[in-house]
Amino acid sequence: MSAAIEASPVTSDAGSEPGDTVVRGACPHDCPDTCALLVTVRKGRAIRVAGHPDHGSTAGVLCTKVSRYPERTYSPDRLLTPMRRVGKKGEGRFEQVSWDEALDDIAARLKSIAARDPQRILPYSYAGTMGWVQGEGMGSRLFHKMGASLLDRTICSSPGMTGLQYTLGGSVGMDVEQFVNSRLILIWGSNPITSSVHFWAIAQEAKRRGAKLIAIDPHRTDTALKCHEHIALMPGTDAALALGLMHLLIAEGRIDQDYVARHTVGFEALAERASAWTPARTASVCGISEDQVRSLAHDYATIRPAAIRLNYGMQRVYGAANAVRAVACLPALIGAWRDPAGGLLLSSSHMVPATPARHVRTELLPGARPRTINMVEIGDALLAADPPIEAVVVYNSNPVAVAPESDKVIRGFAREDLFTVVLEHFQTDTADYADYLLPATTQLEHFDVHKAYGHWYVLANQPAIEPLGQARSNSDVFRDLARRMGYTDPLLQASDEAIARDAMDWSSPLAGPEAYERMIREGWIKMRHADAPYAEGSFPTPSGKCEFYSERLKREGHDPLPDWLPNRESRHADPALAARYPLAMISPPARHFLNSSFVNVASLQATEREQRCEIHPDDAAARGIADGDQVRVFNDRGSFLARARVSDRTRRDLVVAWGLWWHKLVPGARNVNAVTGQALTDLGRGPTFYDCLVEVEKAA
Ligand SMILES: Nc1nc2c(c(=O)[nH]1)N[C@H]1C(S)=C(S)[C@@H](COP(=O)(O)OP(=O)(O)OC[C@H]3O[C@@H](n4cnc5c(=O)[nH]c(N)nc54)[C@H](O)[C@@H]3O)O[C@H]1N2
Ligand SMILES: Nc1nc2c(c(=O)[nH]1)N[C@H]1C(S)=C(S)[C@@H](COP(=O)(O)OP(=O)(O)OC[C@H]3O[C@@H](n4cnc5c(=O)[nH]c(N)nc54)[C@H](O)[C@@H]3O)O[C@H]1N2
Ligand code: SF4
Ligand SMILES: [Mo]
Repeated sequence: MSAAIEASPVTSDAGSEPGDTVVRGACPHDCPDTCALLVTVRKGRAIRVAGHPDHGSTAGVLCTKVSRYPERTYSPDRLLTPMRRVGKKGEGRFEQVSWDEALDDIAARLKSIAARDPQRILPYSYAGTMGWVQGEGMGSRLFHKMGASLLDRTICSSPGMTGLQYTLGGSVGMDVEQFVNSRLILIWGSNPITSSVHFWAIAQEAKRRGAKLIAIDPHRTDTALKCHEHIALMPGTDAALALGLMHLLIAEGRIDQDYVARHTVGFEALAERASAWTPARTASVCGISEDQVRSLAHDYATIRPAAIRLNYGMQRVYGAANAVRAVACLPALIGAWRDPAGGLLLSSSHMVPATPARHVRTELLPGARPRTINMVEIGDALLAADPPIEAVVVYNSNPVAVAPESDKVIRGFAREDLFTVVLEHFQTDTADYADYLLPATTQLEHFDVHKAYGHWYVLANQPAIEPLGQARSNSDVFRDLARRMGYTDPLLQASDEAIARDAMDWSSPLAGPEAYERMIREGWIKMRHADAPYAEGSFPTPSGKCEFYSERLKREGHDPLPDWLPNRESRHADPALAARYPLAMISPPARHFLNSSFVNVASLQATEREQRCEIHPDDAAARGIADGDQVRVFNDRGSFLARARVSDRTRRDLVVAWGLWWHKLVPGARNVNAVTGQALTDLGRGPTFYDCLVEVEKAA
């Protein structure tokens, strides 16, 4: 924890009693909202976690999951001591060992592999916590120093980020708090009632003030139900819809000529590309009506300010980055960026002056750059990488449950010759395969600093309670491991505060004066961007303009214009496969889980009940499936069992199966990733979880 600066005291919180302390925190989870927390501590025990009432987007409210944080933290299943495997791989049988024994042995094993070929060591981590300190800070430094294989951390957002990068210049966009003044909000590839409740609260307020809300989503989600309109396109057809809208905007003279002339590149070429996308063709590819295309174009052209809340739902298919690029062209065409409440927001992570190379200290990397392993392809990598992966150190992630093509991932982790270390709160599916399982602290027990990807704040998290049992923070364990491996570089002993200070440019004018100190004292700071940052162009692209046409893409051998690329697994691209597996499956997040986190919290598990899949009544009838039947969802990669829900909220030819259960907690021991594949996206090397054809049958 930071020594010199102290968080200013919070005197009370609703529900606190005299003698309680209330501690400022930040939600660590992979969620755009990154809420400001107030943790009430009574006699050393956290009794309540609430949203900070004064924080702009949190506004005193938390989602159900994190409201249950004390239940998760004090769960009888928490890992509290280091453990060593005694059974076979995957059996999940362990004996207790001391930290000294565990870390000495891990250091010796890693050192001996590193002496032969450090690339045979692989760190595997993602966003269990998104903190600068407990996320990549010290872990990456240590693995860089070792010369371990680099991990391409692409499992979530990289295709969309890449699409934005080539179009707007980075993950930049509107201030989420401005959506309250939008008059038209397209909620595109997102179900915020599940995945971003604070944005939903803002959209609801906009609706009360008269805004029109339109959901663009293959599934009639809870969000879509509450919008004025819902466009249920087929998965992987968003670029077609965006091009169809451009076609009409251009044909009907709805373009903001002045904005386009001054702040964009390549309008003529884009117009040419869009000219092929007549309403008829658009409707046919998207599986919607021509009227829907026309009406959406009309609304987008005539209602101001018009804002698009894009999310990651559209970029888990082959044509992912192109789709995001196509949608990201729309606001510039109509000059929507002129208004603070107009434009687009996918991720705002580049609105913060982060300094990633300094944070993870790339200078520690050896002269010859180690190979890179894509985390999406961990199944193939564990089974077939050359040279083989001999050791994997997992933290902040549960790859056995979250990575695609589970059968391969499981076979990989089951290799008896693989040395596996897992830092965790719980004995997850991945933890079952560990040789050493190390107990990690939770957000209530350690210090951290967080930027967000859904708003413009940077927040501090103060530890509220002592670590439970023998739990230790990731940063602490990696510092210790560095010492035991004999590395003397001071960067590997940096304090938590030093890691956080390295993670961004705290002296940037965007952060304001005494930014770090203010953030610690007050709990958060907000980046000082103009209300409408792109009203006068100034995009962070090479040209400073919104790049419809990208010279960079052309130089790199790609299509310089956005296009619709059909799903690899679709009747367009692979009719033979579509004949055998006619149903497209998407596997979006469940409301009461966060990826595979919270799946073991009893109250949340009870709410989600069981692994479910939703199928259209016609598709169900054709297969003799009734509502409530246990069904098997399968393709050539594998299968899983789910409880069928027959409903026309799912469109024909589509199956929706919510993630992400732990394999070991469901009948058949396989979750949705049993059928998803390891193929990568057009750009950004991302996953194609929702580019997945399956068949469904009644389970025997
Ligand atoms: N409760 C909860 N919240 C979460 C998470 C969670 O697991 N649970 N996960 C967090 C994480 S890691 C992330 S990345 C974000 C994800 O945030 P979002 O990307 O907003 O995820 P969802 O809310 O599932 O919304 C995705 C929507 O996209 C739809 N969709 C699927 N395919 C397509 C398509 O091809 N086109 C279009 N237009 N729509 C499509 C799905 O039906 C779904 O409703 O949420 C975060 N928040
Ligand atoms: N089929 C399908 N698969 C998907 C998705 C999908 O939509 N469909 N979504 C994908 C997406 S968007 C994402 S982001 C990935 C998510 O994949 P992951 O980032 O692996 O997310 P989680 O499953 O939540 O696992 C995070 C783990 O980190 C642990 N953890 C949390 N905090 C700490 C800490 O401080 N220290 C340590 N050591 N551990 C900690 C938690 O206990 C948890 O087990 O899954 C992807 N997989
Ligand atoms: S998961 Fe999201 S909505 Fe829930 S508390 Fe964390 S940041 Fe807020
Ligand atoms: Mo994600």
